Amino acid sequence: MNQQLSIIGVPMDLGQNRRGVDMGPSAIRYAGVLERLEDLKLRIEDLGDIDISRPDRHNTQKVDNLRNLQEVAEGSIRLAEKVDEVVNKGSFPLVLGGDHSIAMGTLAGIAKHYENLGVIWYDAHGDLNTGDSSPSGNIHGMPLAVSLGIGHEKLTNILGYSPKIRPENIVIIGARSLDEGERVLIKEKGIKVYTMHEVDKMGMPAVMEETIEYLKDHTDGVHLSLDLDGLDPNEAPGVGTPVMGGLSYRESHLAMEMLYQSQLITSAEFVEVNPILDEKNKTASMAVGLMGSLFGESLK
Ligand code: 4U7
Ligand code: MN
Ligand code: MN
Ligand code: MN
Repeated sequence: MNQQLSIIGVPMDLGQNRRGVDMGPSAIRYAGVLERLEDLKLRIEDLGDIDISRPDRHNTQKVDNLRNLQEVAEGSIRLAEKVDEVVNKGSFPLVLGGDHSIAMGTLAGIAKHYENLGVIWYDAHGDLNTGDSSPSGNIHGMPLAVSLGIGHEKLTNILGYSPKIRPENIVIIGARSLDEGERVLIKEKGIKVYTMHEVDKMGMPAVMEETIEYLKDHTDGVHLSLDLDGLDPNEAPGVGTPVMGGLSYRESHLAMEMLYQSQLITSAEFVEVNPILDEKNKTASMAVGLMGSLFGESLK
């Protein structure tokens, strides 16, 4: 793994409608992310937070069933430009959310540097909705579809190109809440998904072995997009859209260690930490613990 690491915070909460997830980056910093990674002898810089414009909360705009479309698009463009800069100088981008809509920006900044970027989507959800299929109109349920080039042009065309990724380069892990339109898209595009059913049956070691083997063959870089709601809400309660029956901290920890050993990951983001819904900053601490494992903590 690359030794220079750049942390980018994204205080975005406009991709959904619960307050507090914009404080995710602060909560993760407070949980000690810098200290933890510095101990691993990585060269780290904290680039601070991306500017997110704050519209009047009581006056949020829905265009084509897309809540806060303009503000979310603008924030994603700013993030994409920053991520692009970081990759250009050869540093590993580590993005702290914020709601998951920011993945559109992260991927826009990264994918232009790869022919065949792989993506691991660690999440209870598929995030494969469009304005037409979404039951909520929340853009944090859409970033994977957008990155495939499916959705509103203002979102799919961030940094002026589309699509960012190919369906055969995606692996979703931990899914247990997929909407009808998302299921159709998964089938149609042949996206690889390990639902909780598969994780329970195969065990996390086999899931990760297969995932690594699958992506190693046909990608030239792999982005990890980790939504903390992929974990079980009993362990990680500080998330806006919890779903019962999730991945344990131990399973996730092992998954991160196996990714470290594979040396496959070239960028990462940890999203959806909401300190207002959390208990004693537990979820942010869990995110930091997982980052430690991803960068080789307990294996050194
Ligand atoms: B997250 C949902 F309907 N699918 O689109 C939607 F269940 O980034 C939830 O994974 C999306 O947290 C969750 O609103 C988005 C819903
Ligand atoms: Mn989710
Ligand atoms: Mn998500
Ligand atoms: Mn969520």
